Amino acid sequence: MKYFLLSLLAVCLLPFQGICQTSSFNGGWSFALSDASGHPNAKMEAIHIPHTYNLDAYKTKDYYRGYAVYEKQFTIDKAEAGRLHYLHFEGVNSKAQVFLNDQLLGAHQGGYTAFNIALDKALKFGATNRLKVVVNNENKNLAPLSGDFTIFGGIYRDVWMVSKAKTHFDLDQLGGWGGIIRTPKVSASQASLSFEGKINSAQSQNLKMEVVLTAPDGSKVMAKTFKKYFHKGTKSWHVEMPTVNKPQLWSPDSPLLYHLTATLKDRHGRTLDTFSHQVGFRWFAINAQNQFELNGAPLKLIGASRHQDKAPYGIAVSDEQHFADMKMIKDMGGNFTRLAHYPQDPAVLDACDRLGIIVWQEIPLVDIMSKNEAFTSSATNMLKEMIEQYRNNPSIAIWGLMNEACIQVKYRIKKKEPRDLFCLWTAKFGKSLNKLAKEEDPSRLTAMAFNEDINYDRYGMSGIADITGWNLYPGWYGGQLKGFEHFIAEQHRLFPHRALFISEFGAGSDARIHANNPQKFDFSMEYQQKYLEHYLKVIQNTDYIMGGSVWNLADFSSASRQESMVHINNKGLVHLDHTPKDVYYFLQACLVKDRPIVHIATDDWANRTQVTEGDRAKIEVKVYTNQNHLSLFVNGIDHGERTVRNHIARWKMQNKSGVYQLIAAKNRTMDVATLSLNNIPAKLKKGAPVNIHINAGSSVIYTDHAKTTWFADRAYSEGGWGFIGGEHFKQGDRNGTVATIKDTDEQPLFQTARIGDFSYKFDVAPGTYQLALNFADLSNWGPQSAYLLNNQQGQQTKVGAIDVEINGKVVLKNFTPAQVVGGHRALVKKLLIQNDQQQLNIKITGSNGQAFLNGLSLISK
Ligand code: GCB
Ligand code: CA
Repeated sequence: MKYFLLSLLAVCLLPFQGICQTSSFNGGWSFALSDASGHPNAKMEAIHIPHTYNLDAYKTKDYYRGYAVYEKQFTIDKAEAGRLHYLHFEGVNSKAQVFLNDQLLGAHQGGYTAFNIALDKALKFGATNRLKVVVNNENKNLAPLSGDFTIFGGIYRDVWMVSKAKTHFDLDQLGGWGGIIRTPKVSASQASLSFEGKINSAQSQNLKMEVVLTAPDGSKVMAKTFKKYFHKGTKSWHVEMPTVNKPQLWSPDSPLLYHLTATLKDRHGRTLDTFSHQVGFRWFAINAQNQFELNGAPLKLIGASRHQDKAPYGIAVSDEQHFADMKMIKDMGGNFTRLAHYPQDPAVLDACDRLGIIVWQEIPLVDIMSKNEAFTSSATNMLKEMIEQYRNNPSIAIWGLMNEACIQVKYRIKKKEPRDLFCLWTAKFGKSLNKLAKEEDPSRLTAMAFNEDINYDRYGMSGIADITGWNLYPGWYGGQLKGFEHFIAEQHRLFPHRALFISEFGAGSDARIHANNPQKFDFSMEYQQKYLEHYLKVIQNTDYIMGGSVWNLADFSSASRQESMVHINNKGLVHLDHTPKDVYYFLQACLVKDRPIVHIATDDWANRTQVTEGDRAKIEVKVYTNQNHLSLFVNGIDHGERTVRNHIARWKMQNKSGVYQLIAAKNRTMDVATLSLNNIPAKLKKGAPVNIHINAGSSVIYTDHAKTTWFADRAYSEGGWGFIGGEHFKQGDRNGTVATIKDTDEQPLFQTARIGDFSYKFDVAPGTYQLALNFADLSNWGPQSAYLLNNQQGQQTKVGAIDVEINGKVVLKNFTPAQVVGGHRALVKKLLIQNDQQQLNIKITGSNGQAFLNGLSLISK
């Protein structure tokens, strides 16, 4: 095992005053999964922080939840003796115990806030120190107890070594840096400014504090020195700065930042410590119309929510990546982000300050609470830590307290009455958190977010915080798109004085899935567009809606999710690799005002292989734009000007196979795209080779990993091919299942099926063909499904048994996929067929229970 010493650190820790007191401590660590005492389970490996030990969450829902150990050796120069040393951990998920030279120095609970560990009790100077951090991500009695995201374990944010004089800005409490900047009264003409230093004085003495404010351009605005006699110990020193006249205000359009530096000096004027932070002068409130007002003017808050992970790194991402994500929200024209569901890296908040993004940041109270004392007290502490650590960031306007706090209750508490009691208790807990947030930081608004359930009104929860957030998904998980505006209108009618925020709205999409006729929950790129086009318009046009936050900026890791992309929530405006989906530009077209936006929305589906009636494909080209009119040129031919509605210009056309260059333009603003059409006429050419792949029971076109296109299920027509009879397998009003199908990477192929007694007919010439039948028994299909199978536990489950006839000849009898491979597992049955007729008729019937077929392909041999 090899340890490296951060040479930078050694340089920094030479005796100094005021310079380089804080340096990163990310290199030279080693790591292994461990037992509870931190004894490694395997050979330690060299790693660099940020680090997570849960990349398994991309592969299994049962990702590792447990202990791990991180170690690092370091030395500190003898000349450093006499100073104090701390480690500042920006975030360790979820629990940490820190040992130095085998002595436990401190512990922290909660994966999303920073903490400081004082080292000197065990620190050796001029000799090797052994640091050990034992981490655990099981979240016993620790928020979040549940939630639609992965609890990646590890030391996943920066670690800092801090060296301080014995008298310094306090680092011991709540993970902060010992300074609070307040701007309690700001107007266009004047701003008040105060600084509170929490000072740890090594002895009783006279101290000086010099506070300097610099303007956004770096020039000095004011400097003031304060003096005070301090008794030994920790105390706050609150100083008022002179009024700032005509402050340059901070806003999303103009995120101007001042800087405050407080320098602590001894009576001889020698520097002891400094504290420095950006300052934004702005004021905000909720006005009489329940709108958000910034600097005296209403401002609709629109943007995206953000999780902190990025594939394939989990949550071990760099500050640069954090910045890049926030920049994407900014470039989209967003003025808002909801940092859901937990406080994020300090680099995120710094980015929001610098870019001008108004922030709702929250503690990770998600899905369900616990009455357990350990849970409530750690959650309360998280709120205190969040406020202490981030209160100086001017971009933060809202502290979030809870998200969908009763959504899991019905699964965990079966009887209705105790359920009600539990939620009433949750409301009480929410009230106490709201009160605490107001006491700690009266300058911010508070918010809670709820799923679509009016019981929150009944429990008195939806009225606790300043802002009532609704996470609304009508038209996705269920219901219709217009259910959205109906729900929120009803809330406004019932509670006309509430500030209503659409804290989530979104739909999943998968780059492999496309639809000409997009349907709710089909995971097509096109349905997500339809959904967001609908929601955003309502949010923008409804005055009483304070704002909205798309769920989510990016596709994110949620190990337990089973949908088209297993372990991934794909509601992102950008893909897993954070490249934009077309719909990102819809948001941009709606939100950007200061520059022209034109985006031809064909990137997501630039290569289209699809079945066409004649030899032409019916195409609708959508262009997202903030212009009123646009023209489209296809291979240089003018297709006319269109009036833009809801930031969309549309052209309908019918095109032959080929590659087309599209140009959408208004004056000099234009976008260029390439669209390639590969039309497959529905009528088969007699004698031509056949190569048809059908996604049975599905309305979408799916491109698999081999780049083969599977067509949507279609009814047979003369001279062509398709199904006769049967129906789509449905769960509730959704097509297919979301359950994971094992033994395949092609979930969308196997998650849908045609069921009943049906056939597929192909009007093909005599010859040799390979027919492949895709099966996955999706569930118990109801009482008719009669085939009984003993599973491993000896219980009997019902599965479908199928007869297959080709041109009247039985080829499979009593074929029972679940008996061969098990339920919810993929099975591909290939048959070589000698066809002597002018057609192939594949008849599928249930020999025992209901027949099903998840997909089929027919290829000439
Ligand atoms: C919600 C949750 C969020 C989920 C989201 C979804 O309401 O607050 O954590 O990820 O729905 O995608 O279902
Ligand atoms: Ca960081």
